[in-house]
Amino acid sequence: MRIDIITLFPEMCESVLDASILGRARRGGLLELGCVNPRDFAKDRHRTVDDRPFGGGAGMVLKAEPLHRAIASVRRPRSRVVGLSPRGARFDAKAAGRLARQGHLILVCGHYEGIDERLLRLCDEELSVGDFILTGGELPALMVADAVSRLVPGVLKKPEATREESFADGLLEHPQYTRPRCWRGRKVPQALLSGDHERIADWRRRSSRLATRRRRPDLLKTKA
Ligand code: 4GS
Repeated sequence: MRIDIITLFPEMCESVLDASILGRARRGGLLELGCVNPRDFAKDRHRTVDDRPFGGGAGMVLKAEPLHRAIASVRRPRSRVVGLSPRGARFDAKAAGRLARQGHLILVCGHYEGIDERLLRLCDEELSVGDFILTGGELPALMVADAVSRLVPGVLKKPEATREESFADGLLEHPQYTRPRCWRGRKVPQALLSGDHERIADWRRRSSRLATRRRRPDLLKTKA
């Protein structure tokens, strides 16, 4: 799998892509992760990538042409181009699974006030990571790259983890404990110490359902 991030701040993305699990997968050749700076594709003397919005208003808008050229420089016949913006469909576990089946993702980051709408319309889809406004699309793109990468076979040392975690089955995850058995007077639930795999699995399923009902009842409602 290959993921290219179109960003005015490649150094911000590179540091994240080089660390921890993604860094290991990248160095091991399991994932190809790259950054492309649209500024390198601006043709004027000042390498302009943004301009004032038509109709007036605060802030600057990213111009379509440098972004388009940057995308074209890495685009392949089967690439999926994803724009990040608060107006997109909500990115969730299901979307991550769907994107993980693609061979090549191109993630387009906005910055400043936003991206020229004509460029966004050329994307295959537009995704949002939540109902809040960030200063740039880099953190959303990195969230997508991270959530998708860990679903790529071989990236996680223990792939079972992707099945048991929150949302894989539409429920929140059960609580986790590690040593010591008693910390500040608080004990680890007895079932987890029993060594009885049946009992442990049962405790986890029940905790998972209980936590979901209490914290995220919206996840239990069947969606249309
Ligand atoms: C998001 C978001 C976002 C919007 C980028 C204003 C800079 C900013 N992108 N999910 N311009 N939430 N983007 O806040 O994806």
